[in-house]
Amino acid sequence: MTSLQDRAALLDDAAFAARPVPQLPPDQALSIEDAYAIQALVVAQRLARGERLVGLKLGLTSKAKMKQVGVNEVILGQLTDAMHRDEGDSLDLGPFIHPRVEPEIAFVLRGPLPPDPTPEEALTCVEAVAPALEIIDSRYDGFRFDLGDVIADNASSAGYVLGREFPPETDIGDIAISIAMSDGPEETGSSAAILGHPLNALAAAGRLSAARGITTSAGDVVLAGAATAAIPLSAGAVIGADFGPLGRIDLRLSPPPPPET
Ligand code: 0L1
Ligand code: MG
Repeated sequence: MTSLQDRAALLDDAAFAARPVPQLPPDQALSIEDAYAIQALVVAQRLARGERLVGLKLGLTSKAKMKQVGVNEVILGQLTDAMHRDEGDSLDLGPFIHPRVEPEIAFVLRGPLPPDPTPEEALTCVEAVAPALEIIDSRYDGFRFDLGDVIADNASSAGYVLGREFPPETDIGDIAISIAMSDGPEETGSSAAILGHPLNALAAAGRLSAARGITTSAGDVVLAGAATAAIPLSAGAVIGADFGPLGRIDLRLSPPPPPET
């Protein structure tokens, strides 16, 4: 049995080198406590390299994803400044293993989330809402993991892009959202797929972060969860996501590197 520190180092190396590792065998499945302890160590290694915490993400917020992993609870991951990308950037896929993209709703906080807020209380902590893309990249072979594995892997956090900001009172309860790759698949959904309403995810972020001793502050971003299934990213394509009244996010992916001679 490897230590929590060893497991965190393995996952951090996998992310840093963009080389996947196997998930833990079933007889070594992690408890939720140990999984969040490993996540804390994984994030601490990023901070030791100079990255800064900038917010949180909720994962497994749709019924479809919960079913896929066989759970009934959402999970928390932590975002750092190194994960932020601008819409105008050309996204280089080199640092990722097998990245996928999800259209999400994001909140920008005006102050810390209380420990167990109602959705209405959580809304009072919001400075702005925005459309967002989340880039997830499991550090496990074949994107295969159980609940403990994925929590330890910082909920597959890898990148995010924020779109235009809107006032907190903007109606985000049931927005039709679609996402497509220029050369491939398209997915459609609604913001209502995010725990019934993205504010329920924000309230869950308050509860889960307090339980893990993670604090939030003004300016932090909270990604509420995916409105559709994730789409695998392919080099050279353009991702276009339509968020209806919240506008669009279009992101260009760098072309593949030339073959080595
Ligand atoms: O953001 C998400 O819902 C993903 C959480 C982790 C599960 C996955 O990588 O698909
Ligand atoms: Mg997500």
